[in-house]
Amino acid sequence: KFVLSGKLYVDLHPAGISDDLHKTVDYGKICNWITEFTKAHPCKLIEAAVEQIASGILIQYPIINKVSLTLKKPWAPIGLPVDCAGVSITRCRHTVYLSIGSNIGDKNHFLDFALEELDKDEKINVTKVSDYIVTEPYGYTNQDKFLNAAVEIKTIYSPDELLRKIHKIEQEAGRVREIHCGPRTLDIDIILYDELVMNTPELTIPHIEAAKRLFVLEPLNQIAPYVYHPIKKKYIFELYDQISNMKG
Ligand code: PH2
Ligand code: MG
Ligand code: MG
Repeated sequence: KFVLSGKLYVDLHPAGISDDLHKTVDYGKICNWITEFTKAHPCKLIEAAVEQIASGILIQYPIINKVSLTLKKPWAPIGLPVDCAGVSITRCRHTVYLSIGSNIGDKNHFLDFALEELDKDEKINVTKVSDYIVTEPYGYTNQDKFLNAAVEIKTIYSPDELLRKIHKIEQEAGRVREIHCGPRTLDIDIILYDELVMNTPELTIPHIEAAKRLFVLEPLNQIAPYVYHPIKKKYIFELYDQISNMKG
């Protein structure tokens, strides 16, 4: 036997003013779902069980933004006078901005492909897309013009999981990594992940070059002008103004 307790974070105002169950979460339904789900998906670890329940809740209920769960095993076979063993986790939806670009083949198709593949994933929802903009190659200039766009997604992936997903989509688009910054069928870069700041050998967030690049900031400014850059300590519209004035 296990004991699960938790908190679901939902805006209760719409249901509060309308008295309408459809505008909130039916706690009976969710308890039944958890019961059926855990019976159907046995796990070895309580860590795995609680992780899957948290993901399942966030995937099924877009109005739940965050969930905190505690799973306890009161009868854990420890052989000592310990009341229970348990784990607590908090999981939430993250707002992420991506820059997508293509300069080989049917560029328009590759950007469409990126959006479709992202949105197909049950842990990602594409929520905003900028115009597709034709841009001159930046950095390594001896290559074709790019088609670039900015995308807002909501996701429950961690940054590393999201990076793996992105690499998979790039590969499916026939991406071959040859010249650094050279021609590519599809490039997807993580620009911002909430207001997270991180730096590992695999991943730097915010994207290290984003604030210098007009091909990132111009489309990003269309969909996220008031989003904050946690290192530059400026809003996207300010960074865009700076760079577009510099380039005249
Ligand atoms: N990507 C690069 C290098 N240069 N230039 C433009 N215009 N658009 C890009 O997406 C781009 C680039 C490396 O990722
Ligand atoms: Mg790039
Ligand atoms: Mg890249």
